[in-house]
Amino acid sequence: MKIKNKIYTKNDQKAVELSSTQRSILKKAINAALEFEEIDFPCEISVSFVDNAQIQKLNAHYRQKDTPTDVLSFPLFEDGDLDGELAEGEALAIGDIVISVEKAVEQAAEYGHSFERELAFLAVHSVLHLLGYDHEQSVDDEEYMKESAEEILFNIGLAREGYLKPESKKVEDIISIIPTPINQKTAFISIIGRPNVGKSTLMNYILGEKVAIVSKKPQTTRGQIKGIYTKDSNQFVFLDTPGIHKPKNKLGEYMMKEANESIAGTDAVVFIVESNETPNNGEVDIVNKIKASKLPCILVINKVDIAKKDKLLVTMDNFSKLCDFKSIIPISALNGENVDILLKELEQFLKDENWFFPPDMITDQPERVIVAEIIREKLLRLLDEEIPHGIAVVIEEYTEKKDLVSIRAEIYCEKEAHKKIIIGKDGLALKKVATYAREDIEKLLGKKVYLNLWVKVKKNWRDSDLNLNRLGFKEEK
Ligand SMILES: Nc1nc2c(ncn2[C@@H]2O[C@H](COP(=O)(O)OP(=O)(O)OP(=O)(O)O)[C@@H](O)[C@H]2O)c(=O)[nH]1
Ligand SMILES: [Mg+2]
Repeated sequence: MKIKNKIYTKNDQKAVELSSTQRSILKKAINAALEFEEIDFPCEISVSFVDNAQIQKLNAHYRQKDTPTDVLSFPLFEDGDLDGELAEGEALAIGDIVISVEKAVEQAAEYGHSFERELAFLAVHSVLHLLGYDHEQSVDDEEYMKESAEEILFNIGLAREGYLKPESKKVEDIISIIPTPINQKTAFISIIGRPNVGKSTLMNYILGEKVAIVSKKPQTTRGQIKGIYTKDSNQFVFLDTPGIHKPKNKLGEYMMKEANESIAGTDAVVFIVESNETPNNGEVDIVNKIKASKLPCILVINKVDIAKKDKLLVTMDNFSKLCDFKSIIPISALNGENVDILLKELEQFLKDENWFFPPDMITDQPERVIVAEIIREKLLRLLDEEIPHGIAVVIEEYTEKKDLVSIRAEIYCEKEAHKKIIIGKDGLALKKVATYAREDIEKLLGKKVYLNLWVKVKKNWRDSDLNLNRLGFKEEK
């Protein structure tokens, strides 16, 4: 039977924000150390997180050393002679641990390993102290503590080489766990361009996750989607926007409002075009908007994987005459060519400002919105030209159980004839949409999904304010 230790954590510092995952890794390390030492009764340990100044004071007081140390252990038993009568369900308090999180960040950087490995190492090291080992008193103990710590960390998937053992790759372990650095920098970047140039593809590539749906059909993206990319001390907040076009209905007007508003309030613009040689009217309009905003702009020429080189050069030349772009970068959002160069260029727009989002967050979109979008993506991909623009997907029911999410979505279209096509002969077309959508949704949620799709007709919903509102195209307050 597994022994249930009681581990209490207390945060007394503000230098570094600790996530719940980091705390749970620390607990896992403590449990693993006790198990490694074959302690066969429940133990109670309290852990306090402090900063360098606090640990320096403690160090001066208890050890007469006036320096900030990484960790201090306060054993309750001498030489690890753990003793005490335990009643059923009780745990034996074996001591307290104090960790300077600030120091842990510094040491992780110094040793070139992850912060959570450092945190786990300090926890293991101090548990061994509580159990009576002392590296300052004996060389044997020093050797033993070093080797045991390495083995214990390996057992919980935090070995020095490689990040996780495959068998311990649980979701909670693999989310990116970065300590919040002290000098945070932030930039808001809007991605704009005509429909279908690859704005969403670029944002997804940077994030390494699909947060915005992509299709061959123009006007795929309908509202602003934030994609958050955090690396080291930098956080970029990208705003993917609907492709700029002349609106033909109220939905189109809403989309253009979303696109135009995204420019305001950002620090820089990434303007995406394809290599068409001469800028068309739509693109000239966009350039004028950018100029009016007075924001710095990088011109990105996308889809170089399928562009002819001479065409590319002429396009660069023609566009550079329109506006004083900060730089012009040919890329392929599909295969990632030159995206690293673009990211490097964007660093010039970072400001010394605290992050707006936690480092492991990649989009502001709620899960159920992404789910609705995935369904719409499958419809866009599987249907003929005419119907997709008149489609909206609304999640009517979303019930989460332990291993299963049950979802009922309604698909709105504008004509009875469209409804027939969406459902298909014997319901086959809709079944296909449901199958493909379910696969993606299961990947996203990491759970089994029960997906139930219904098709309804709402005539001209794209031109009705009321319907637009009901279908989720609301103005943000
Ligand atoms: N060959 C190639 N295709 C690309 C590239 N980037 C995007 N595409 C394709 O272009 C199409 C449109 O991509 P999206 O990312 O949906 O374009 P968008 O600009 O977001 O479009 P809207 O949301 O409609 O404004 C898709 O079929 C993509 O696969 C690229 O670098 N190379
Ligand atoms: Mg898009």
